[in-house]
Amino acid sequence: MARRPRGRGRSVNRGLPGAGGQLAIRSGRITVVAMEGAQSEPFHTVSPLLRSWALSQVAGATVFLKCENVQPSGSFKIRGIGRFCQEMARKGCRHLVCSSGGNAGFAAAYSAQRLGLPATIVLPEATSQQVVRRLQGEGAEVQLAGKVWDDANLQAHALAQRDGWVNVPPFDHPLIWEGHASLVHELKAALGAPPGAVVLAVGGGGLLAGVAAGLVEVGWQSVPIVAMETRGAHSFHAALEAGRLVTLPDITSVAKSLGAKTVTAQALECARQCRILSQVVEDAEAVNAVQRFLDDERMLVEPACGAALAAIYSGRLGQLQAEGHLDPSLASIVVIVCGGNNIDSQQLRALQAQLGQH
Ligand code: PLV
Repeated sequence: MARRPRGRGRSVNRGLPGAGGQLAIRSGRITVVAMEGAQSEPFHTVSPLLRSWALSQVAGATVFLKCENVQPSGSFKIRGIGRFCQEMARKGCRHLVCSSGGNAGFAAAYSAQRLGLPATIVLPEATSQQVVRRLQGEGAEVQLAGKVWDDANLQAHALAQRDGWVNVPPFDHPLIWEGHASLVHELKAALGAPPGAVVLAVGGGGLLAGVAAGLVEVGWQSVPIVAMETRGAHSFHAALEAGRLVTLPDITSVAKSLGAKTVTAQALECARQCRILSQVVEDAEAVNAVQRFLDDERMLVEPACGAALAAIYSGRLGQLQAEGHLDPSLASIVVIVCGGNNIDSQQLRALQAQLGQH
């Protein structure tokens, strides 16, 4: 099953966290070589938990950033998808197929490479060329299908009918939630005491489901989760309001990786187990948060992550406190910096121009 580097590469062990593998360095490019153990050690790293002076100033409370943007594959997605893919490889899967708004695809492509399996990533047609090229650079085959993630998902399900192929669900599977829950165990180990709130972005609801499961596992189920979405990708907020799953007619937000028209049923289940405060911000607020975070912390994240950061930058958290939904003197706030590959400086400028910000 191990994928060997093509040609004569000089191999050095760089101690990839949790990898149990080797890096083969050749022609300046780094290829992860699947090794014994690659199927049991998690593919994600223990991500840094950083105190942010700038965001703490804005929030009026200590803000910790759980930096999932530095995970291999660029987002938290590797936690759950890595877990899922390892399990499928154990069960004899021969080809991974994953529909994605981008980040799930990077996590699946990375996992496939670690497992020595081929991967096909199906993305909406409007996906940027940079993302397509980088996924191909990770060794994945890329297919473009439809306008939004839901369309690409149909195509992925069709491909997964092939013998030995397995569909990797970006957010709707218990193994995905189990993998994402590891994030909360890391918070518990780092903080000891529960934070006053956890802020995260919601797309299909996999991160929410994982964090909620993790909070229950560590006995922190009373910690409120502030669940952030952008208008036009607000399928969780709509479901909460209706008290049942709602399918949005279209995804109109620029935060395409939050763009699942319907959330997983588990997201509604979480609302019964944990305290969830759902908030919807405008695209302009999410993109503004991306710019401010870049200036404050010198990290560039995509608008999906900007939605979470906007909880602080656009004062939603303060509003929730003022309205009595959140404690007015929060011990600390953890923001999950979920990351994202769908951004570069040119794309940020284009988004700002589109939203009339510059
Ligand atoms: N993005 C998925 C689903 O897209 C994807 O394929 O990339 N923050 C970032 C940076 C994300 O990429 C995603 C999901 C989320 C937040 C939301 O996570 P979820 O789907 O588990 O709620 C359509």
